[in-house]
Amino acid sequence: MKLYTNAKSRGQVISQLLRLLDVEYEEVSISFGKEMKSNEFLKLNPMGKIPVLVDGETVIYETGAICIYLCDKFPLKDMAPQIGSPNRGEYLRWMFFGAGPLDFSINLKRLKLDSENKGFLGYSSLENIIDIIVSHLKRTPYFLGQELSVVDLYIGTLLKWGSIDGAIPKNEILSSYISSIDEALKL
Ligand SMILES: N[C@@H](CCC(=O)N[C@@H](CS)C(=O)NCC(=O)O)C(=O)O
Repeated sequence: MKLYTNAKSRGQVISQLLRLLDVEYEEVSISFGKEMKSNEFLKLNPMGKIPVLVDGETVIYETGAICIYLCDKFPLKDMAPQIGSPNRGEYLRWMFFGAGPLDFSINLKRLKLDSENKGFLGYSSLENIIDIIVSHLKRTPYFLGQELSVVDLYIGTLLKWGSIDGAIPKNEILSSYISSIDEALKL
């Protein structure tokens, strides 16, 4: 298995996940700019973006999709509910909520873009999204309950970066959640 990534990217989520899943893989560092937009790399991801995972004939880009693929392929580490588990639906909801509304709304905030036409956007507002997450985290230590899962790795990383650069306003519940994820991932 090969992971095309860069240390300063969403690829960090995948490197950490592969480590937690105990999977042997080769990491290929791709630099931003020319190399990422080269014809050779565009064959792997036509958007010229990382991370990209290559597993035999299978080529996957999109961080959330790579997370789900890996957790399905390596179920024994229990990083995600498997097909048929009662909380599989909640897991998929959070993963897509992370990849769509959360990631998108944080980036629009960073770019200082806003629109009156919220109905066209795939999310409500960053404030509403953070409220939804905070009220969930008031009730549970991790997104899917008592145990760390890939959702914490993925959404936790987006929340951490958004909090560090100020796109997400300071919030005590989020800060303590982010510290607990950092702690859990050190183990
Ligand atoms: N939706 C994609 C976004 C991937 C993405 O934007 N990656 C950034 C790094 S975190 C990138 O490659 N940027 C370089 C560029 O667009 O030129 C995902 O979640 O994997």
